[in-house]
Amino acid sequence: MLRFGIFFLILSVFSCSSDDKKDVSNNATQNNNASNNSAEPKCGDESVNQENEECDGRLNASCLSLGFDGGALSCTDACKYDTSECGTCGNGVLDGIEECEPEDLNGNTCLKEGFEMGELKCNDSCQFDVSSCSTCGNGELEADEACDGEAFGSKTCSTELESMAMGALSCTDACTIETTLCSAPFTDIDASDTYTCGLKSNGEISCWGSLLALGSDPDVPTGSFTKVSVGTDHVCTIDESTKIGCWGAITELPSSNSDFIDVKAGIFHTCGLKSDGTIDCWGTLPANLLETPTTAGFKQLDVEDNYSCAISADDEIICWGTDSAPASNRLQPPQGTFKEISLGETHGCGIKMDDDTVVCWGNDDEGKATPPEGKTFQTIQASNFNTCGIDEDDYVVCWGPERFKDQFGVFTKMASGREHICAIDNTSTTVCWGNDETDYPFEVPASSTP
Ligand SMILES: [Ca+2]
Ligand SMILES: [Ca+2]
Ligand SMILES: [Ca+2]
Repeated sequence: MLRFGIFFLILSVFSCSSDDKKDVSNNATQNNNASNNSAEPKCGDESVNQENEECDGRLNASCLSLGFDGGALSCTDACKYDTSECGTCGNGVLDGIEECEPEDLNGNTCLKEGFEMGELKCNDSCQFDVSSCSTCGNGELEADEACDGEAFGSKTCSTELESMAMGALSCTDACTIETTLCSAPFTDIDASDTYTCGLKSNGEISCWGSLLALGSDPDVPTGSFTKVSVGTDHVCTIDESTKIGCWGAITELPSSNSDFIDVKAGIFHTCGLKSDGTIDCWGTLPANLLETPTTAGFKQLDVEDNYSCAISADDEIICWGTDSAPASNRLQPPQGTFKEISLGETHGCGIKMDDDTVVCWGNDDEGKATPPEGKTFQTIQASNFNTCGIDEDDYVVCWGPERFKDQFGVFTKMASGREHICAIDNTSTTVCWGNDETDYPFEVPASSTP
């Protein structure tokens, strides 16, 4: 009975206590509501609700509306506008969030901005302009740098040296460009047994292959030239003053060395064509073999081992010198009119004036004097064992031994050596190819081979 009474008492106390708390809680809520409804406007209540408040939670203005020309307006804890980050660029005062004024870099330099050189500037928004700052050597093309490491922008040999130039630009430690590894393209080439020489668009001459025939350490002449002709063991040029120069085994020059427009180097002799159409030959051949036709008006000329042929004023082929041994009848060209001739060791070929087909004469070993039927040619090159030409489709076509009979395209100039052919394609790239069994190196400087 007593135990039950105690339980009841506790239950009563608990029940009474719970009701009291609930009342207190209700009273507090009512008090709060009364307080909110009656609260005075104040700074910080997120509402611009006092006369002395310019802002509170929201801004009713901007830097611009307050007379500045930029920057970020904010509100102070006292509900006043904070214009410390508003500024006017160009007023000569570093205000707002300006890094600089046009006349005031605030003591900053490219160096302080982390670059090595250049001139720090201030832009129209009064922020630093580092576009004229640079660091040479960081591999990035900046400011006035012409290059930096491998970065050349859009510059290439052909933009820096001349159109169609080959090779690669190099960049100095001072971020300036060097074109020493660039190479002007070849505009003409001529080939001999073991080597080839090319005339570049800038007038320079370059020779490649085995130059031993020209001496142990041949001096390729420097200067500016208009023609180059490669003989068996000597090379001749015409310079800009129309004079002929030769180096290698035969260095003799014509007695009257001027007015030359073409030169052809053979084995033991050389002939030059003058602007008046006369021909002069010289060399180590007996005098009677060097005697040239005395008429003028010759249009084109070629020479080979102990004989020469030319196209006369009336477009006929005239040959002089000696026949080969055994005889090949190389001194008996076909009748008719021709626009171009080329001589090999024992045969010659010409492009006919009227239809651009090719006619050959002399020794026809392995068909080297039997051109493909019906084909027309722009230019031809007769060599020791074969003849090649550039056909009407700009392809190099060869006839003679099977090993030369591939077609290669598309080319504008070509030269045929004893066992190799070099040609200039329509991108001014010079390529060479040849008989794999020879060990003549045919690599062309600053170019590729097929
Ligand atoms: Ca307020
Ligand atoms: Ca300012
Ligand atoms: Ca740089």
